[in-house]
Amino acid sequence: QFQKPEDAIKYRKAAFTVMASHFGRVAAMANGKVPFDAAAAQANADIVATLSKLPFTAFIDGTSSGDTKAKPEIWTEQDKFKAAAAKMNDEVAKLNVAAKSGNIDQIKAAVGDVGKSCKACHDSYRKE
Ligand code: ASC
Repeated sequence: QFQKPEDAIKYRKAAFTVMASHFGRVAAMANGKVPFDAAAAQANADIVATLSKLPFTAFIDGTSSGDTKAKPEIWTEQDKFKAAAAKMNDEVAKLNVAAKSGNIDQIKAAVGDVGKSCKACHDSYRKE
C-alpha cells in the first residue's frame, strides 16, 4: 500500500485530520456551539466511522521517526496500542448508531466517550 515510510506517515496523518474535522462538526452540535441538525450529524458520524479504521494500516514498521508525533511505544506495546485503537473504533461505531437515532442526548454521551478514547491514545502514544 505504501511505497515509502513517509507515504504511510502522510496517509495516517491525513486520515486523522479529516476524521477530526468531521468529528468536530458532530461535537460542535453536541456542545451546543452550532445548532443541532440531525441529517448533518448522521452524515458526519458516518464519515468518522469510515475513516476511524484507516490510520491503523499505516503504523507499519519503519515509520516511528520522520515527520510524525508517534511515540516508539506504539511498536513496543503493540497489544495495548491495538486495544486503544479498537476502543476508539468501538466508541465511534456507537456514535454512529446514536447519530442515526437522532437523539441529541445519546449523541452527547457518545461524543464524550469518543473524545475520551481519542485522548487516551494521545496521552500514551502521541508526542507533544
Ligand atoms: C477532537 C479532536 C481530538 C479529540 C480530543 C479529545 O475533536 O480533534 O483529538 O477530540 O481532543 O480530547
